[in-house]
Amino acid sequence: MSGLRIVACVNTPSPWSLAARALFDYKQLPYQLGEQIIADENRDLKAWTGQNSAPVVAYRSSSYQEKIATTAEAITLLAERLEPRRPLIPSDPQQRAWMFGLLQALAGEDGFGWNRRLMSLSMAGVDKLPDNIRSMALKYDYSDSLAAVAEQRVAEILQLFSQTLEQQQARGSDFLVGDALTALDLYFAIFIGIMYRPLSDKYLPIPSAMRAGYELPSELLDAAIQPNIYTHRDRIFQQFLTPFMAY
Ligand SMILES: N[C@@H](CCC(=O)N[C@@H](CS)C(=O)NCC(=O)O)C(=O)O
Repeated sequence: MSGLRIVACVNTPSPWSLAARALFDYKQLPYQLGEQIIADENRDLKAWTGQNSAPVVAYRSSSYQEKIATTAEAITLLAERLEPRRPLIPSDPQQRAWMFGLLQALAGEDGFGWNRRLMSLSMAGVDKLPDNIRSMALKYDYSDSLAAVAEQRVAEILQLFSQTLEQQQARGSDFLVGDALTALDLYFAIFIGIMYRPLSDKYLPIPSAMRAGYELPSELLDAAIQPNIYTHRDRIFQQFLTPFMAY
């Protein structure tokens, strides 16, 4: 197929997939949706893209040029290129670099989502997991030693976001970077909304086993979080994301 296509996790509210879709929805760019089945081989996806995770954002502009984006950074850049009139990347070079750095800390390897996933897999006990979930854990670098430091890493990142919001508020901005909405605010609301003390089912229906893992409170994380984390999540959700997110 040509044009814009997004392969997203089905039957599971995956923050990576929902945030990628949110960018293109915000930009009002229509796309063809494809399915990734969580913890499945997803053979066709692997044959096509060389990996079997979601999201994959694909854009074919001609028979010899197809862009395949799988990371938050690449997906954000592609969205901006396809519809620059509703910008989600700051034009100021310093702000732009800061936004991509924070986006990496939130959604990239060894970031907030990555380490929350290691925490939830280790709580479930990796040896007791079904084979397909264990394979997924290994794909995302699971090891007992990395799981042991995951909570500390998540706490550091939450502190970074709390401090950033505090600084932004002090200079009169309601957004994480600069003075306008960026891709980072959308990613932030969705990642925080799902992966720690998740939003209620009214806003984001989350299967009960997954919800239970992310609802488990942590003293260390609660100590790292200021209320501005939740206030910002709710404001971005209400103003810029559909109140009810389907997946
Ligand atoms: N490719 C992304 C990571 C995306 C990711 O972590 N996807 C997960 C979201 S839960 C996924 O597809 N899991 C389902 C699976 O692996 O079957 C990146 O490099 O940042």
